[in-house]
Amino acid sequence: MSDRYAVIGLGKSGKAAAKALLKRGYEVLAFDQRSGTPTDELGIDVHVVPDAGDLACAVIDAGVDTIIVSPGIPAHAPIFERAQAAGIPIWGEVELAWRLQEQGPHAGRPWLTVTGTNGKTTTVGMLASILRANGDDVLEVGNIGTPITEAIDSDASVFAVELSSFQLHTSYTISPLASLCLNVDADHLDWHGSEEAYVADKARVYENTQVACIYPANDRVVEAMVENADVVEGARAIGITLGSPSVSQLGIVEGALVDRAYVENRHREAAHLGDLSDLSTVYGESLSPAVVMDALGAAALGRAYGVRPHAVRDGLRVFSPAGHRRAVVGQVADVTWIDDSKATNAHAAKASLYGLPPHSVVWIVGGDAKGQDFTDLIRDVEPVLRGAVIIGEDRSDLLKAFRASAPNVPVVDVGGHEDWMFSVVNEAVALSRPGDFVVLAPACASWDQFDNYGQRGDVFVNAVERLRDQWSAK
Ligand code: UMA
Repeated sequence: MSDRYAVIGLGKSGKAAAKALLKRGYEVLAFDQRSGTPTDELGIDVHVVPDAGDLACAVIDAGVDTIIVSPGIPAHAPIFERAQAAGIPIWGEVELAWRLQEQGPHAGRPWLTVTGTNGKTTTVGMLASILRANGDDVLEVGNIGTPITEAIDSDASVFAVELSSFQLHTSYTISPLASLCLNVDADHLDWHGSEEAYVADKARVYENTQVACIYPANDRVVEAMVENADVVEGARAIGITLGSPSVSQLGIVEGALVDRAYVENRHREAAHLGDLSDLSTVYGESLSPAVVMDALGAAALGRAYGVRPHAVRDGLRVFSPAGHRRAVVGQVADVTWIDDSKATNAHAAKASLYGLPPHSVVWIVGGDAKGQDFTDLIRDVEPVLRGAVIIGEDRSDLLKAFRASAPNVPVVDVGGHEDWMFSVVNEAVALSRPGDFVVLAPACASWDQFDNYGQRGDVFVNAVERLRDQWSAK
């Protein structure tokens, strides 16, 4: 490895990368387009260069051997072209983490990697839970929140790694034990430049895989990624399916999670890994297909690593999802309340509603639409809807889309007056019937009314709790 590094972007990833390099005695020059990043703990100055072109020049002129970019630096940033022209390698923080691991005492520690447009964090959480149930010392790292360079010196025996398309864009030599792309739907197009570029970056998750490339068996786009990947000789393609599994697949048979991939005589035998009911403590009885696919993906990664069949069941039983990801808030006013504030795009909202019984859902939808057109989404989810409550500062496009795609679904819209979320939950009760579901799955970012989706979910949960108090006082 080289001696002199530039680290661009001093957020979580950049700081962790710089720290890991400094600890190993390398020289680090830090660059950021914004000032104000506290780096006292690092003991180095940050060169603040607001303009991306000027920053690229400054980095090249500094005469470094290697450039480390944070995931937030978009693919079209001038530094990529300039570095290539100057012949300087440019790696992401994840690529650096892999290289540092492989040249240190933890070389060979397996990485189980997960990407996809939706469901990554849930799958990585389920995987970690399964590995823990198996008695393994696992760390959840990557896009989930802990930069991998921060974790490489830990003695964990295996990493459950969430990888974003941003991180995959600058990853080249990572060789996961097993890898999974859960799904691909257009997202982050401003960062990648085009849908093709986004899909190509997601596909990188399968490169150099050692044992198993896991893919959704009904998804031709992801299957093609596996077929085109350059993998280690002997690595297998393992499908996951909501149906009965064929040979080399994991799937569902009469409510059981079944493995026909990692059993000795897979043409004749299957292993029972657990049951869908193992997920019902946190997700309720009406599981969304997306959650089941996440569980199958996590099970397949765990089995590729060698976990015992029952570790899957034990892990899923104790798994608890990160906040605001299709979490069942409770039963209030005779309906089940679900907080999926994390569903910030159409694909995620659709996944959230699918699997619920016909005409049983009051859907809370809206926010910052990020330019999305909801006509198709509303047409697709219409069969499950009892009604909808539209939120957000600008509700007119959604109202139009409902009129066009689902004219028979009753819709109310609630503006941003004081205490408006409490009005939203009351409107939802008015639209519902006993036994229904009220689902906050906005299909939109929250930035028009909140700091982030977490805050939006908290306000929703709080309104449901107030509703509970009101109902229990009756
Ligand atoms: N910066 C620049 N120029 C730019 C962009 C950023 O100088 O063009 C600087 C900023 O001024 C700031 C720093 O870079 O000082 C921020 O770096 P960053 O945006 O790469 O963010 P990190 O703090 O390093 O966090 C990143 C991931 N963020 C992004 O990918 C945007 C985190 O994922 C991840 O948890 C963390 O690394 C650890 O691996 C967050 C995310 O939103 C949760 N991810 C996206 C998603 O899930 O959809 C991909």
